[in-house]
Amino acid sequence: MRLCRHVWVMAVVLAAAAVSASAADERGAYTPSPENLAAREWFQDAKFGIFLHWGLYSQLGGAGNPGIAEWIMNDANIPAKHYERLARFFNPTAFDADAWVRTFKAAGARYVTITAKHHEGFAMFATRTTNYNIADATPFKRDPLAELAEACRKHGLKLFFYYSQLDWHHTDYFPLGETGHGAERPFAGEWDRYIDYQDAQLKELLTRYGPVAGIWFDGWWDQKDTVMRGSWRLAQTYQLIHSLQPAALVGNNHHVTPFPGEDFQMFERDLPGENTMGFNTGAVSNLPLEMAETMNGSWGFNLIDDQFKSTRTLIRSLVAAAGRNSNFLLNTGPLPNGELQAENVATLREVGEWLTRNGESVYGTRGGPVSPRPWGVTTQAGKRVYVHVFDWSDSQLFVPLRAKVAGARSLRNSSPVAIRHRSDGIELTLPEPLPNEWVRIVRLDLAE
Ligand code: H79
Repeated sequence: MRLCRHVWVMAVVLAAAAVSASAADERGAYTPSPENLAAREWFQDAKFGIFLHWGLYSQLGGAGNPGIAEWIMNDANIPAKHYERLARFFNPTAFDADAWVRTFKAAGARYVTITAKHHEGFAMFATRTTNYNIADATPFKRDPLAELAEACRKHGLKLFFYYSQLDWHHTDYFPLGETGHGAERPFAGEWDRYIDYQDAQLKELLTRYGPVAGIWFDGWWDQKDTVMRGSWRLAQTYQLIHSLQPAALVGNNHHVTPFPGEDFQMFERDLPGENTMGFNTGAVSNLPLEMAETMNGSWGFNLIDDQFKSTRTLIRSLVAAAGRNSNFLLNTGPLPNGELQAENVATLREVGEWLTRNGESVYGTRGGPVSPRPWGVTTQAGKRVYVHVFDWSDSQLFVPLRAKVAGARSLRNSSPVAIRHRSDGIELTLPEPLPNEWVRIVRLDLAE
């Protein structure tokens, strides 16, 4: 009996220790710094960023295949030793970082996220870790990330670096994951040496380009169901980033619920909580959110894909994201000569014109008090609630907002909007939609 009791007590003590250890791993291991928490607020206020996919793949433009661009090395099974040839003649002499950033700023973007290294493995910056980089392996010889960092600083935009953990070129990325099997690399390599290489590149990105707003990881999913699952040393890499720049926001496009050490959660081509892509199955977390979207069907430049989304569609996505408490990261794939694609520049100009007129309903807001509805969304900043109406054909719109509203005005011209309080919400008499009005916005001033 006594022995039994002794064993039972031991078991309880051991179980308690095990629980606290796992709690430390899953929840307690990462405490974001005050700088990081402030950066998260800035990020959520910023609401709109530009995503850039630019690399050796840009020169192939998908090689005649819609939907393929930065994946061409994998999809066309190009061996690494042949793919490397693309560097010999990559010479984007029309690249003008200042012109890019002026375009993004005029579009209303508050930050830029650019591919420092995509799955192809080619570094778009002057790294000392490998010659396979734009400054050493191409006739261009310049460091576009340094030039972009300088232009962003000058114009007041923040800069994120996209970094692919997956690498189709590096021989130490071994064992292979689910992709990159056509690269004909040797069946050898040391995984940990690859992670060291990745961390060395990240250290360069976080020490040589001024303040970095964050790192946007991708490619983790390549090892998701393989033998190397769990070998990414995520906690160590995230700790490295936060120790070098406490305010840098870490996000990982792994399509699963965020891990400790991550500061925001992104959604690829889906609104948070939706899953039209099939892989957006992770739960929406309490972290700041971001939806990444393409202008056509590709991330990198595609020569034949003219299926550009209309500005109306993109603005509605931006607003729908804001109504879900999420940022909107809109992608463009620069040309191999360094220019932005003219069709995308035209769209960005229209986005900027819309945000100039309607920005107060987006910037600095959070998801509003009424969750997304079939007719639209709400956003909120302090005592102001913005009702964004996409599709509603009647003059009366019921909004289930149980709050005392002191006044309501149409954002387009500040004219008053009639409002009737009901026990379960308010009823607005909407202004007639104007032709080409993409979103009807009513600003509510809350009484208290
Ligand atoms: O950089 C852009 C794309 O190149 C990259 N992410 C954006 C931001 C991207 N990579 N893959 N995808 C987008 C689509 C996802 C495919 C996946 Fe799978 C389906 C990942 C996991 C399941 C393909 C099939 C890769 C592994 C299995």
